[in-house]
Amino acid sequence: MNHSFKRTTVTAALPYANGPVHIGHLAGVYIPADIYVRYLRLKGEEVIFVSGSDEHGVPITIKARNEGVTPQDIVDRYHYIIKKSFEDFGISFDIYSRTTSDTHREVASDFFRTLYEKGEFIEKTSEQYYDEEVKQFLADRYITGTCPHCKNEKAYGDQCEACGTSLNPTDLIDPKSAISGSIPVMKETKHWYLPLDKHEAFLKKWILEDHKEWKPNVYGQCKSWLDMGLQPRAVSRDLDWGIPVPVEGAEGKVLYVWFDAPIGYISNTKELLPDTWETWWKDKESRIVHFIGKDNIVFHCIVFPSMLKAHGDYQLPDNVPANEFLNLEGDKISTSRNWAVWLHEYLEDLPGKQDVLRYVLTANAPETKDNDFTWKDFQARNNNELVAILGNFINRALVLTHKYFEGKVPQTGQLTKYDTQTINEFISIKGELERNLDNFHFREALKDSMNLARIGNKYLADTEPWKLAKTDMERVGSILNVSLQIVANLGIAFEPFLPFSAQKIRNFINLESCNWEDLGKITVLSAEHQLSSPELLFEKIEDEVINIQIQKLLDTKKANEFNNEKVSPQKEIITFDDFAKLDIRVGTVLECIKVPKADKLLKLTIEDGFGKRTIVSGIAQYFKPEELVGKQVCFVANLAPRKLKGIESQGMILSAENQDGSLVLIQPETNVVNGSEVK
Ligand code: B3M
Ligand code: ZN
Repeated sequence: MNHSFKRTTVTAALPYANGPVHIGHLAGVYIPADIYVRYLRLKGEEVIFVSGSDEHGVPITIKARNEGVTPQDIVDRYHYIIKKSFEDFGISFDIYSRTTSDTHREVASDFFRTLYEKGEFIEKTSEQYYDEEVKQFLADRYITGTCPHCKNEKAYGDQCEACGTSLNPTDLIDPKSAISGSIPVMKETKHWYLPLDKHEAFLKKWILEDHKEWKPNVYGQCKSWLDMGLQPRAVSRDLDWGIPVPVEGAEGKVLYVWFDAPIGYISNTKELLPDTWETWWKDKESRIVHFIGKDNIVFHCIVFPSMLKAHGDYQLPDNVPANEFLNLEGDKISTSRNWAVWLHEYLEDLPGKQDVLRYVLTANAPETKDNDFTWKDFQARNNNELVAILGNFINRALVLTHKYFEGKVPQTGQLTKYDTQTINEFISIKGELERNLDNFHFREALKDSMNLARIGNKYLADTEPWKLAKTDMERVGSILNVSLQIVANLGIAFEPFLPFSAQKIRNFINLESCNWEDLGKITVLSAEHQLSSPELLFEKIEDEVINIQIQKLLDTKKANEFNNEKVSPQKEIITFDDFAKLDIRVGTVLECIKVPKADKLLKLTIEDGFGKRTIVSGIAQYFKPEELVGKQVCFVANLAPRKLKGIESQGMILSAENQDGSLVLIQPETNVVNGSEVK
């Protein structure tokens, strides 16, 4: 678009607060967004940079349930970890807030209400699975059953992870509630739908005709969605975690997480700028740019714009520069398999090296296709590029100036043809660098900046000022003056990419200002300007350091394989008579308390068909006492009684042990009479 804008609202996807962030997040979204924002700021443009944690949605409730804590506990835990990682890596948000904030609840509720009152939703009643035991509708992820395609018995209501097919809950054979294990029933429920089909014609023109400049991966995905034809999408859910649907007759319903999350950009802007936030979203001269990963394209290019359009007051995004995915050592990054380089762990192992990671992730950014991060490449780029080119050039220029001119910028004398050629080469880079930054080609832009250092390095190597020191100090002065101007330029050019190192470079030369305008000038430092003493900018990374990281990943791989294969060996064969000696029964837990001063023990009172019996069991790490009350359990009834912490235990509760040592109870599939024998 050639339209000129006054200000830019830059957003970066709101990460789910159900785990820490890893290199894939940085490479895909946050580093590119940060480079872009820092560049605009350097140019003196008006810009805000907005993000925050996405704290709603079913996965957070599942994690909470698995851990026996509340969803709020989960998001509180991860919000601060994520926020700190971003700060540590210099991601320069103007605000990083969260979707559980009061402001967000208000803004998102208002947004929904406006669309509701304008008649922009359709209401539909449909049948969905309902768990009668816990009196809850079941989100797709909360229903498990057998995949109709590959017969995997652990498929989810939205997808079978064994064969990758996406499913509807009704496709599952023998569906079960993942909450209670009971068989869900179909029950009618009403939801609000955003009729995307109604906006299809508009979207086709707006994207396919008016935004041909979008990145090919983004444009292509939009085109294929639009070609398939759009359907109404439900924007509410039956769930007890989220923003309540703010209209009458919506008890027990919350906004679908993908409805409220993008509104989070707006709420967080409001939190940042309570008086002027609207300008950044509604003014025609405000330009909105969303940085996201490729799995979020449809929500940012089709669903959210339809919401904004339906609302009527808002600007639509001008660009959505989504990236592809980063893999790790040839494998997809996976949180559940712990196949990731976690940002907080990286900084523990490689303290102070945030710029090295920023550099490698930008040089290798998955801008046009999925890319691979390897530790060997990380090491090579550090040693051969950051140390050998950038660091080396700056260090040589500074050391020589200290050696021959007491750390003061020397005068330039007559410039030679070679000097002028170098200077011209170096001046010409700025235009190319800007073009790449303006078009979100950050890998290329980083190469341009690195070329500035390459030019400097070559210039020093070719002119060899150290050889001239005895004969021609004036010439040495000229060479160092040109070199120091290049150093100053590097302190500006690298600011968007490597903010920590760029600041160090500017400190080395006592350069207080950092303006994009100065880039490409060879008069940034005046003669006689005093430099500080130089330090090393980057240090070589040795094999040992890299091998530790590689070993860490190999260990993860081994642990994963082990987990997949580890089954304890079968015990020795017994006779039927041996088996028949065991008296296993079913009983109901009446009471359950922790045994004082024993971390692992629970004291259970069981109704066993004859009366009450006490069993002390070492399962406290895996079950909360209140969770067990009312449940039927299987227990060995004829085990010789024994005393544990002074309490006589009359039997043993049966449970199955996961490979990680965690326990699940063995229970009858449906309730049976207490005292029933297990045979
Ligand atoms: N939380 C999905 C994700 O982290 C989602 C992004 C929301 S952006 C409004 O990939
Ligand atoms: Zn399957």
